[in-house]
Amino acid sequence: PAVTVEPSKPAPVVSTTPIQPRISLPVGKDHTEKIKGMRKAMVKTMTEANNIPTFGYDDEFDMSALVDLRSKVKAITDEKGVKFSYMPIIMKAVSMALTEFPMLNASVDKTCENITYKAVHNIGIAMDTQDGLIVPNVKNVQSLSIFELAAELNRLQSLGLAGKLGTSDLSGGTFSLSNIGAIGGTYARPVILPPEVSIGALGKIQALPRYDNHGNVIKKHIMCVSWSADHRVIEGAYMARFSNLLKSFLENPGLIMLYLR
Ligand code: CAO
Repeated sequence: PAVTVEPSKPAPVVSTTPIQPRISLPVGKDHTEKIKGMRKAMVKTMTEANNIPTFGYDDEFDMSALVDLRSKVKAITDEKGVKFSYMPIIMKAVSMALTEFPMLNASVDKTCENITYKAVHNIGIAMDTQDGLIVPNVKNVQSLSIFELAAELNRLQSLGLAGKLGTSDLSGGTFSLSNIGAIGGTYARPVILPPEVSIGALGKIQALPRYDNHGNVIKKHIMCVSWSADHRVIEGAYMARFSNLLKSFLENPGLIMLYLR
């Protein structure tokens, strides 16, 4: 794999302080300023994305087994200095599902005449930073362990918060995820990052009442997931089947173990 992670080396501690835009406005007076830097890049990408005929597909995933699993391994990863959120497990499961649904890990050219199925899974993670939205990607997710993914995500998050992400971390993404649930909310409408063809948004994991197989109401940890895909090349049914496979991995983490290479 292109990414090498040293598990025994503690990753830098990541601040979880909420990020607010750094603007101080004059009181009682309008203020106009140039849109520049990362926000200027966002203007270009998002305007381009708006020309793509996009469909949305949403579902809710029962994350109860994963909440339990994470609470069991977190002490081990904490000891190794790696902050372990749900993202590394979700990324690995997404990569395993992408292997079965390669059309979602693809790019199209500007005129949408050619589609390229990507050989690697470079999963972009939308990050909320002082400078605006940035989407660094973890390279070769298909060949990294879940622990290596956690360490790599810590590295990207630290660099992102410090405004120090380089071009190599920010380019070459093949599929994207936006964990808006780290801030709050349920469903979202994520916008595709061209030339990619699909993106997923993850809502906040919430403890909610749901029925079990015997009709009893029990407490479950529910995460709403919202997908957007380029409808010129992806059919809704294809996205729904991908989402179902991912759901089965996340709801039954034992399956991840079974199919992990
Ligand atoms: N539901 C419930 N809890 C969540 C969660 C979710 N969806 N996502 C994260 N958490 C929890 C984590 O498990 C962690 O809990 P502990 O403190 O108990 O360990 C805590 O919230 C902080 O997590 P984090 O945000 O530091 O780490 P992460 O790997 O889950 O997410 C990142 C990293 C970069 C995706 C996230 O910090 C972020 O910036 N999200 C915003 C993305 C965004 O702005 N999207 C919109 C793009 S379109 O404008």
